[in-house]
Amino acid sequence: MKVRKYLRGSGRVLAFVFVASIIWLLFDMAALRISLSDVSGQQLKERLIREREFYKKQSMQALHPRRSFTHPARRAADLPGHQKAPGRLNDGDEGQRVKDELRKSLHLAKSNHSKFVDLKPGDAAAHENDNAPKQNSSVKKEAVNLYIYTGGTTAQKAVHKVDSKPNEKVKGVEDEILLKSTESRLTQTTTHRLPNQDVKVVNEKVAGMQVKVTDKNVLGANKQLKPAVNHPAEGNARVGTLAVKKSGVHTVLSLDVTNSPRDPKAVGQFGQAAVVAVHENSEVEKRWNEGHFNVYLSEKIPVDRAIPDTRPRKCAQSLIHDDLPSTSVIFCFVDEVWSTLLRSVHSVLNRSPPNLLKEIILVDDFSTKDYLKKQLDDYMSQFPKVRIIRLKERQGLIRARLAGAAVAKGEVLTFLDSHVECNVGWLEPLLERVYLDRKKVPCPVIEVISDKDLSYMLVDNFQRGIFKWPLVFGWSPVPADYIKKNNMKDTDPIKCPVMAGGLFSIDKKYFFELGSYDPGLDVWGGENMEISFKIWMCGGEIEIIPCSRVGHIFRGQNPYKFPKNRQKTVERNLARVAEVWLDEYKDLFYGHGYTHLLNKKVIDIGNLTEQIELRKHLKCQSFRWYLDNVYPDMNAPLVKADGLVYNRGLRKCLALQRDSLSFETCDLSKQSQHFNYTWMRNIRHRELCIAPQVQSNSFALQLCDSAKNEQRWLHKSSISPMAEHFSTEILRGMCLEGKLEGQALQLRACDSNNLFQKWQFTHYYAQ
Ligand code: UD2
Ligand code: MN
Repeated sequence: MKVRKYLRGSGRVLAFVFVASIIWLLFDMAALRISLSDVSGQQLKERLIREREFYKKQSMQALHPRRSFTHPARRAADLPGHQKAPGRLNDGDEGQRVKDELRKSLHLAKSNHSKFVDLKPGDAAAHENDNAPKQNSSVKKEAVNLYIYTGGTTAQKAVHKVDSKPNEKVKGVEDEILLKSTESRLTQTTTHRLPNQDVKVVNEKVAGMQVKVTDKNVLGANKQLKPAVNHPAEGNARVGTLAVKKSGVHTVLSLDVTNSPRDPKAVGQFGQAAVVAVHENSEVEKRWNEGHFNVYLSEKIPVDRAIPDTRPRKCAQSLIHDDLPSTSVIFCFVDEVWSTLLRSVHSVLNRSPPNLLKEIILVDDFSTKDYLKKQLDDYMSQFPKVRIIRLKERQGLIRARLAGAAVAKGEVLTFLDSHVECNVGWLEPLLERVYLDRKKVPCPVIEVISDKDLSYMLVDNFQRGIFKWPLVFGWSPVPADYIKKNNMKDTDPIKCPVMAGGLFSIDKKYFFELGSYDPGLDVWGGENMEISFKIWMCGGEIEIIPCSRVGHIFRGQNPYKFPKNRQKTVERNLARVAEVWLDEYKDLFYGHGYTHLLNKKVIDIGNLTEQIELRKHLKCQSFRWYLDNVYPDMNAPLVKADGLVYNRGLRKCLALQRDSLSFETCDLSKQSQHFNYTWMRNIRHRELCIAPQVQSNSFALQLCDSAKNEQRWLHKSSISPMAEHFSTEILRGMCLEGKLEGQALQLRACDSNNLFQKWQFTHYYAQ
């Protein structure tokens, strides 16, 4: 009743409003809940999509990381799985994927055919479809842009010789099978590890060089010769097998694909010294000149022999980017010995990752040997990646390399001599440097294959290529304080003032941007100086990569003929290099025994305009910059002596005033008393040089001309009693003598006791 009373009149209205509000509130709340869940659902969905895209992008990145030249450590750290230990072949699907890919590429390689190209000098075969069958294809010719050193005493390297008893190699052979494929010939991997830090060495003389021979009785050197067997399933991550990581880097591949079964008893197997029976010595001698090494023995050694892995231990752990550029390996040769040429090619085929080896180009520089014609064509036809280019005229190694470069399809050019053996893991560390910076020009460590017993010898660490005057190439250890200051490890790339010349990789485009080699360089010699100065002075870098090692047979003589005189060829090449690259330092080159090259009647070094223009165009640095920044330990004084010229008899100094010579009290502050004794052996004051006047037994002041022999005076050139004299070069036995009256100088017969003929400069920089 009471309720009814309240619901009457205005109370009823109020109750209605109250109930309606409650219902409204309930609806509102429900609507809010729905819209909230809607929003969060949408957000979730968006997040999911975003995440999916993110992961997709990341996995894409891992599979196809962007090709860039940033530092690998940074890039690798950005990618997922960076911390992950390097995977191995049995790493589930990934391992299988890699195996499949490798198998596929091996198969692909087998299904192709070799290509042989005839090349006229100055011509080049046009690039062709990579996958097209290559047999006997006649190729469109296009002009080769021919642009183009001194080897020298490359043999003076400190080397270690790997040695062990023949019977011990047998028990050492346990090959590591990486890919269980039926293509066994192509799928066997052996890593012969010789940790050089464990090798004790004794000195021995090999081929005139001081070498260090591993002493097999110490530190178990024999044991080290045993191939290190690493079954993927056992998960030894230290020896890089096919450990491709999703992160875009993998452990360097230690591929060593060889014929199976490899004969462990074969002569020279595992890079060991091979011995020739006494009764065979005449045979050895007979065949020596074919290559200026033990050709007879070389022919007995398998063309695909194993050699010890001489890399510093840590090299096998190096990380390499998955997307390295491919390379064309270019061998140019003239009358190369059959077995060494084949061994060179096999070592590349057997120890290079197939996906990185675009092709091998053999440039036959007009060889005369029959076996290098059809027999070579036939042999190489079994290797689809090998192309042979034949030059119709002898061009010399410089232009032959250019012919190879002109037809190369790989992104990187890798030049090798035709008597080498590439070691395990040699290629990737080179290409990695080019990948990081296309202006880096990496060279492998050049190890020594004995010319006598064909044994493979490892060289000392921290060796770099240098030159001495007059542009003579040589090896020298990296200064110890530099190693210490930079905390250098034995695996670190070594900055190298000049390369040896024969073995290096270079980004193809960069090679041509640099104007390649000076094509005016003939046959052999000097091109390593030219390309080294050019690379450094025009923005690039040359490095020796300790993790990349290639053996080379250093020969006492060139086994082929030079179309012109060998010495003249090399001198001429060097003079071209000096004129284009050395600026004022070219005097040091000429002054070290090459002043005769300054006489244009004696030698024509050809036109240099293009080379000089090229240097300007590339805005290259000066040679002084090169010395200061690249080779600061090089001693390169611009003059032999300078300062005051003191006469011991007169106890006064020579002065040049108003075109006349006189003697004055010595005073360093007087410019008129300052003279240079130059590399041309001139006594020089500004532009004026002193020359003998034979008729009047006197002297003349002439404008300096570096080509003029009469302006040259011998001084301090020997430790004889005449060392302090100025004796003329054109008139032997005549010396400059100081006097106070009349003419300050007269030309008199040299007298070792005459103090008036003895002269002293304030500073001496060189003898
Ligand atoms: C060194 C270099 C070499 C080259 C040379 C100077 C190394 C290991 N070797 O002398 O590459 O830089 O200094 O120029 O750094 N060849 C031709 N045509 C010729 C002459 C030579 O194709 O007219 C070939 C020859 O067959 C060989 C290569 O060029 O494959 C280098 O010649 P080398 O082995 O006689 O030079 P090498 O090692 O004494
Ligand atoms: Mn060589």
